[in-house]
Amino acid sequence: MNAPVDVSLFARAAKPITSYRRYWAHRFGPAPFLPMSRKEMDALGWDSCDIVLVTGDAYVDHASFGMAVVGRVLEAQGFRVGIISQPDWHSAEAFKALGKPNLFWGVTAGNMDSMINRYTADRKLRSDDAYTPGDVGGKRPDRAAIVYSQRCREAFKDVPIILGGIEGSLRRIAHYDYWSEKVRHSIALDAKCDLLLYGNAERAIVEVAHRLAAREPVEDITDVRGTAFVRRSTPEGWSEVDSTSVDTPGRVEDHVSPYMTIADQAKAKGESCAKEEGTGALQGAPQALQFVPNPRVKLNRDRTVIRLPSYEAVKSDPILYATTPAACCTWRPTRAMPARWCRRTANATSGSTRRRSR
Ligand code: B12
Repeated sequence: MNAPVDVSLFARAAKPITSYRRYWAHRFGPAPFLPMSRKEMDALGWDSCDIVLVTGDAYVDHASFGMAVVGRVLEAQGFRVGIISQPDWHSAEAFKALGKPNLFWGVTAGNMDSMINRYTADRKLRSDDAYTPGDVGGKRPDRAAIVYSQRCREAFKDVPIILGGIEGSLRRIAHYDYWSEKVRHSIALDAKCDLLLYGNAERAIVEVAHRLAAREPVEDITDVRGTAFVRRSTPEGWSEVDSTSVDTPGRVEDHVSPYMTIADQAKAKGESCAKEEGTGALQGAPQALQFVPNPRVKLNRDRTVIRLPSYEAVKSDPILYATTPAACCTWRPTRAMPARWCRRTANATSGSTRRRSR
């Protein structure tokens, strides 16, 4: 059984992005534009690309385009980066345009989730696409991150696939999918990527690129913050905590009609709205929750995983679904980060636990 592991809570000091020794290919110097064809590679004197980024957006060499940011950051580390933008996804041919990447594929659906990009909230086709020349729609497939990853695998089977961007990031654990009205499991399982880098990925991708360049197998890269990947079981030497022992669902509130005033809501519950009665406080108002670490739980934070409920369990139980992410938020004085999961033997690593104070 495979289970993605989220390692966002590893207590690892981040290495400054400028402290790496540049890759040997830095001698080619920066490209005026990252190449998108063999001809452009030839003009730069490149025989191959170290990294090929595949994106569902047009390549615009500007900081508002994720693939351009990631590409230029990698180039600054000395790597030769090519871009395949909005390829024809019906076969693997377009994915071979720049040859086999020496190190890895970087795959992204683009700046937006491909389903949001293509459909309105009414599930009608959008008339435009802000990330395509001429605003034309239909230049990327639905669920582009999955489709592109599959085509990359078909094009060059043994090249690691590193998935990133918003589509991968927000779908990295079991998630509700509005378009199919279903809970889907992690995109890491569908895309079969080797690593999923979520959020702003500059720091993580630089580390991953240098480690792959140093010939470290991708399956050994399991300790980079901000990554998710599939594991068969909890590694030896790690302990496991059941997420329901960390955070149990509290009282489930009734759905409140957005058309009701606060006074109406209070009345419906047999309570009164004190503000309207002049005392300034809402009678029976819920108390703010305070989160504190559980003093009874002594864990080795660096070697503890939280086992989340299975995909099947959250799929069939909306309350469990709604509360599961909360079980994986760490409580630390300075930050609260979700570290979540996906599937049957799902493990999400977390260095700490939290409890509601009662
Ligand atoms: C600017 C912007 C727009 C502009 C775009 C103009 C343009 N052509 O640039 C305009 C106003 C047109 C726009 C429109 C819309 N937008 Co808009 N927009 C944004 C905004 C504010 C910034 C996007 C951006 O420039 N990001 C900068 C890039 C560099 O960031 P990034 O893509 O996230 O990349 C980072 C990571 O994802 C990762 N990464 C990226 N690529 C890769 C690749 C690899 C291999 C790896 C490892 C990592 C990686 O690293 C990158 C660097 O840190 C975002 C919110 C946000 N703060 O991101 C919303 C956002 C993208 N928009 C959104 C939406 C919903 C829309 C609209 C649908 C709104 C509407 N109802 O009409 C429309 C789209 C209409 C259409 N037909 O396309 C949503 C998308 C939600 C989603 N889940 O996809 C966002 C996220 C806002 C939100 N929080 O809801 N938008």
